[in-house]
Amino acid sequence: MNKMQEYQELTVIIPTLNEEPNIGKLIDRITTLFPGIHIIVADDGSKDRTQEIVKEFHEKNPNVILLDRSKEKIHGLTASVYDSIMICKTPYFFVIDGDFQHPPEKIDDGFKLLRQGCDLVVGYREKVENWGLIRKLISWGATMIGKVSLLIRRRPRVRDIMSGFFGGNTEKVRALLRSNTKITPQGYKILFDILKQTPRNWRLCEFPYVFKNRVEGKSKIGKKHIIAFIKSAIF
Ligand SMILES: Nc1nc2c(ncn2[C@@H]2O[C@H](COP(=O)(O)OP(=O)(O)O)[C@@H](O)[C@H]2O)c(=O)[nH]1
Ligand SMILES: [Mg+2]
Repeated sequence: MNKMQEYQELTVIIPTLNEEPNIGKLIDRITTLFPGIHIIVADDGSKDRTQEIVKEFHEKNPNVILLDRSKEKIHGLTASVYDSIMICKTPYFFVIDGDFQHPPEKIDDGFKLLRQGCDLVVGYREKVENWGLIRKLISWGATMIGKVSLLIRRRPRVRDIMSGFFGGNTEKVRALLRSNTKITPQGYKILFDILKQTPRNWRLCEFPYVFKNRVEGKSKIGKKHIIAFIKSAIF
């Protein structure tokens, strides 16, 4: 298979909320790096030009599609990624943030592992650029709670259970999501929800990446997301 045919088997899922300064550059980057690739941008009702930009790309390249979730009842990262996996038409998918905090070129590391037969592939943050002490503490605390929760549930664990940079075998993950009663649609850590239900015989694979600073636009993650996560770890 040539490179183009290979990438036709992969859909990159990008959840967005007001990523006008980033989304065009990111789509450009991904489609240049990986010709033939499919992209779903799951937008929760951006008030800037994010949606228009994605539509412009769609005109030129039908593999790039906008999932407009602005009128959905439930918004958020989990619901957006969930809906994208449900409509994904390729054997593999990979989720990436729309703000360049995840390095697009590393999608290839994940894709290789998926093609080698991994069911779930999780990027782990090898280094985090410039996080303040508070953010580090919150992240560490939440990860600890989450890991204990997975241990008690006797589920397989990965280094970064909070990762937003992960991918999977579409059919397997979709089947798991469909039968899953533990999804927190309002949440923002769908990977953790998946791990809570992952069968022990699944092949889980990992690769490292550097989590960069956000250069353009603003973070939307706040206290309510952290509280939602802690709840999802306990129940
Ligand atoms: N669809 C959707 N995307 C979101 C939402 N909140 C954040 N995002 C996107 O998810 C990615 C990560 O969010 P971000 O705010 O950068 O989180 P942080 O990196 O943890 O500070 C970015 O691409 C955001 O645009 C949401 O409610 N819905
Ligand atoms: Mg971010």
